[in-house]
Formats: sequence, C-alpha cells, structure tokens
Amino acid sequence: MSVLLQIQEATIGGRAEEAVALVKEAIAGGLTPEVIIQDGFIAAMAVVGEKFKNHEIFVPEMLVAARAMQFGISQLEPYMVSGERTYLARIVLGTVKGDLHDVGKNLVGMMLQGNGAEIIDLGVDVSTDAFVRAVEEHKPQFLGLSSLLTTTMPVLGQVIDALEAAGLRDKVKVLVGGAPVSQQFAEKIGADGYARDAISAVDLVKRMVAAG
Ligand code: B1M
Repeated sequence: MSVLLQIQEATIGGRAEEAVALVKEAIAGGLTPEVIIQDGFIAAMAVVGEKFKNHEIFVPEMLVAARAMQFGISQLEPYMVSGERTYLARIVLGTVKGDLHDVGKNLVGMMLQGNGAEIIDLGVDVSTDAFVRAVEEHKPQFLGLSSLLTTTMPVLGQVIDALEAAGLRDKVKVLVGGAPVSQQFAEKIGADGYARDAISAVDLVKRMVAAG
C-alpha cells in the first residue's frame, strides 16, 4: 500500500503517532507537503465526513481523526516555509461563533505564515465582537474568517456588518473560506475575497497585497 493510502488509513482510524511516522516516511520518500496534505489527510477527512453522514462513525471518531490530522500536518510545518522571507501582511484569523472546526483554519494559517504573513490566531468559536476588537487593536491588513457548518455561514456576514457598524470596514480586507462557503456566497455577503483551500488563500493574499 502506498504511503499516502497508509496516511489515509491511520488518519481515519485516529492513529496520530502512526500518522506522524508516515509523514516522516513520505517526506523522506520525496513527497511534497502539498501532496501529503491533499492526497493523504484531506482525502482521509472526506472519507471521515462521508462515514459520519452515513452514521457509520460518530463525533468521537471524527475528533480522533481530526487530532491525527493535526499531529501529522504539524510535522510538515518546517517544510512549508517559502524561500522568500519578506513580510507579506498581518492577518487576524479565526473560526466564527458556533464553529469548532479548526483543522482547515490552522492549515490556512500555517501556509500563510510559511509565506511570510504575521498570523494572529484568535482560535475557534470567536465572537463577532472579539473579531471587531481584534481588528481595532491589531490593525491587520486582512481578517480571515473560517466556517465549516451551514449553520455558521451567516455569521461570516454578521462579522462584516459589525465591522461596518464599528466604522472599520474600509480598514481591513475580509477573506472567507470553509467547506460550505463559495465565491458566490462571499460576494453576496460583501467579503473582499474567498479561497477554497490553503494554497489558494496564499495566492489570493499575495495577489491582493500586490494590487495594493
Ligand atoms: Co464536523 N461536520 N461537526 N466535526 N466535521 C463536518 C463539517 C460535516 C460536513 C460532516 C458531515 O456531516 N459530512 C458536518 C457539517 C454539515 C453541515 O453543516 N451541513 C459536520 C457536523 C454536522 C458536525 C457537528 C454538528 C456534529 C455533531 O455534533 N452532531 C459538530 C459541530 C461542532 C461545532 O463546530 N459546533 C461537529 C464536530 C466535529 C468535530 C469537533 C468532531 C471535528 C472537528 C475537530 C477540529 O476541527 N478540531 C469534526 C470534523 C473533523 C469534521 C469533518 C469530518 C472534517 C473537517 C476537516 O477537518 N476537514 C467534516 C467533514 C468534511 O469536511 N469532509 C465535518 C479537513 C480540513 C483540512 O478541511 O476544514 O474544509 P476544511 O478546510 C479547508 C478549506 O475549507 C479551506 O482551506 C482548508 C484547507 O484546504 N478553508 C479556508 C477553511 N477555512 C478557510 C478560511 C479561509 C480560506 C480557506 O480564509 C480565511
């Protein structure tokens, strides 16, 4: 079985230590972090999500799978640093109120950081007020909002409205993402940008910084 399939199996089974060992093996075998993340971990989480939907597994199993993915991906952090060491932008990042899914947000933060961004990670289940206060306090160029649930998607728009009400909307570019979010939805709520995955998020921020 290929190392990528083994990573998938270890992740689905929630075997974090095995996933870590397999990541090391994959890197030693010449696979890139992007391939390991996409074809190993993200592919595994798609299976986990399907199994959950079909009631084959439950929340505890999803949790240990996410933990295995977090551990595995953390091994890749040193390999995700780009050659450029120039400062890209300051970015405040968080998962909106009601949403505890942080694997994708962490990955986005890690990739942006590896490409020269300063990340202020507010964590998960962040209140709209806390986002507004963080923009006031840290004066970031970007605010990155993540939502994984259809029930928390509307909160993305609420944060944008709250920034507007606080007179801060033109001070920060708002980026949104997460599995149920789309370009169309991002436009509808008045976000400045949408990225479907961590690599696109880096490209988007670079493009927006270059555009001024
Ligand atoms: Co939850 N969960 N979960 N879950 N979970 C989903 C999202 C679900 C699709 C599973 C399913 O039913 N098939 C479903 C949502 C359905 C819906 O909304 N319609 C679901 C549900 C229902 C729930 C609960 C309600 C279950 C329950 O309690 N009955 C509950 C809600 C908890 C809450 O948030 N309040 C819940 C709980 C959990 C766990 C805590 C057990 C665990 C999360 C642990 C953690 O994150 N620390 C969990 C997990 C692991 C999942 C799945 C299986 C995997 C998510 C993940 O880590 N994906 C997920 C099914 C799935 O997505 N296939 C599911 C891997 C990750 C790398 O991808 O997060 O999409 P993702 O991030 C990507 C992109 O989306 C994008 O880039 C990332 C990297 O490529 N991106 C951005 C993300 N944020 C971005 C921000 C950006 C730009 C791009 O700019 C700022």
